[in-house]
Amino acid sequence: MSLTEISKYMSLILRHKPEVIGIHMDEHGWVEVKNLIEGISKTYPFDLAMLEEIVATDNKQRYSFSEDHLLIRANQGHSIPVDVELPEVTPPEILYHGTGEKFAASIDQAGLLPKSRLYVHLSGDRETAVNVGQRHGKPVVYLVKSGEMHCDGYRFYRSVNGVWLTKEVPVKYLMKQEA
Ligand code: HQG
Repeated sequence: MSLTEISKYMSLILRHKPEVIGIHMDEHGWVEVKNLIEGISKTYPFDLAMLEEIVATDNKQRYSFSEDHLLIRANQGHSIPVDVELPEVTPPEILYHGTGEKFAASIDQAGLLPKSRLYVHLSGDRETAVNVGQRHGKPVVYLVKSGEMHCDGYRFYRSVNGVWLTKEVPVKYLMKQEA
């Protein structure tokens, strides 16, 4: 059993469906470490050392412990309505969003929508956007005029792992590019 596989299961629990292991998540996305370990142990051999390793080595720093290490949560990516207390920040002039070519026609009509997640995910660099886009097939990259959006009153947040988040991006702030 690889840690990556367990990490994916953790992502499902901490971002989307805590109910699969029957645990309680508070309004800030925290669950008790003890309960998470017990719940995952029913499916995979799992202990605190493995959990610590997943959190420390995760390539996108997806998870955080509370200061006392009694609680854990996902840093971003939720579909359930939790408030992970992200600071509202001024974005750079331009941010990037990578997606699949198959979604481009719909995005050109409706703008970027959060779909199943709470926010649209944006990155500060183009390369990350290309990588995210490739998850959905042939990638397309949109430049987002985030500076202009911010001037117009749209709010931006940055998760602790550096992902930029906003509720939506209307068409007029988008510029499509070949990836
Ligand atoms: C698309 C990964 C049609 C949107 C990554 C995206 C990211 C539309 C897809 C994080 C649309 C949703 C999030 C519209 C948006 N019409 N399609 N109007 N508006 N879309 O997976 O941004 O590994 O929920 O372009 O690194 O791909 O999970 O979002 O293609 O940061 O930690 O709807 O997930 O991180 O797909 O990825 P997703 P995403 P993790």
